[in-house]
Amino acid sequence: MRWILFFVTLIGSSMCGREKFFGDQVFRINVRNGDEVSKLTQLVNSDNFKLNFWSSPSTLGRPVDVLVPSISLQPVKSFLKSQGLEYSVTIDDLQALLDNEDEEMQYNEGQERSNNTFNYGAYHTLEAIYQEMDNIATDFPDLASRVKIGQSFENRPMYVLKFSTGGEQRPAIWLNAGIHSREWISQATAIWTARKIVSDYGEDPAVTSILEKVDIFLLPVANPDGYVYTHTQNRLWRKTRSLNPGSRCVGTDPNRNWNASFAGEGASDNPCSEVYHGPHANSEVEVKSVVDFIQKHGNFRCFIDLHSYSQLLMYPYGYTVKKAPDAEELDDVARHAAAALASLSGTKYQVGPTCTTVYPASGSSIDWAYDNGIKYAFTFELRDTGHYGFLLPANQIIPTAEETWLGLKTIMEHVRDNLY
Ligand code: BHK
Ligand code: ZN
Repeated sequence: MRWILFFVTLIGSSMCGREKFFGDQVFRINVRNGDEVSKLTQLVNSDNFKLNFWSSPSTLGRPVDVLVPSISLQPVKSFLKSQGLEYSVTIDDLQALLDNEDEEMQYNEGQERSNNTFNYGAYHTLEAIYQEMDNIATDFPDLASRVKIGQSFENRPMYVLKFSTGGEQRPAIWLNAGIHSREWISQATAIWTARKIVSDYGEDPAVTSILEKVDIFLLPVANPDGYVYTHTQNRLWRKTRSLNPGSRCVGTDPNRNWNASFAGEGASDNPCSEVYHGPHANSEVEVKSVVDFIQKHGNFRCFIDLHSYSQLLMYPYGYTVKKAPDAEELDDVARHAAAALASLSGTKYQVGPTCTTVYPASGSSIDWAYDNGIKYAFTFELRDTGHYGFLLPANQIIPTAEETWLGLKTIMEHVRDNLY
């Protein structure tokens, strides 16, 4: 059976192949000072090596992970040596990880088809996630409903699950996931969380009491076109799939496209950049759909964005080093959430404002939320710290989702008790 699957996979992928990464590696480069940041920025901006940066260089001392194509291995090593930059190899066979992930997914799809289940410990296609959202709404009609909030650039529907126990419009929490398509643990954690909410309502007093006071809106796939693209064309795609007139490069970074110091520091005006901010704020229909929904609703108090990886829990601002007026309260809530998260199996999260924890970044979702009156604005960077990076094995989905849930619940309880 496994062998048949293997050959089907081979034939399938040779017909309409996803991009291959044979011999490619991921390097972790240490950054100790501003001088080393400038040297690395040279690398980011040089087209010759065809590098794909998994994080941006910054002076905060965080190492930078970069995907190095096999043909560039020697030249990049020489460059790093000549510049005195220290590095190590974190992933020495990227394609092996991709093959393994793909094989597991296909095997699981067969299993799910034959016993008509949804395995929360596996990665899924957009179609499967949307189907499971529909199943949850059908199974719990008094608690959950699937709402279409718009369509993506390529005309895919954007669905949220609304969890509500009351008729009148209550204060609400927005849970956002998958804005960066390659961060698969984010979408997987989100759909697990949806099932957790309906399972625990009426069982876990925390969930029950949260839902007596607030509604929860969960968007598991905020960038559906990108997500499909990571399944069919390139597993490491981050941006949207909108076309950029006058450029061969596709896509905008949907976490630089919000109307919060738009086009400021930590975003690029180059459509080929991974942090391209787009032609104007809300140019991405996926971002605009969320903004319109939240503004029309008018009563959101909390916005949480799930990303990966790095194990961080951050709050505004990303666009300035200035302290947010509520920084102390947000820091306190985040610390409690990180402690709750760690209590399950010891996973350590670093807590702080985006700008001084990772790097300056303008136009982000949580800065927009915060500047528009949604005080409890947080970003989780889920597992891991770089061993697998975006290619977190599926056997870590449930452990990640379970610990993250404790963090999310801590924040949601605080929102419940502080309805300003
Ligand atoms: C988080 C919140 C606000 C602004 C930036 C970030 C860091 C995030 C990003 O947008 O660059 C890092 C990332 O995608 C990896 O998940
Ligand atoms: Zn991200």
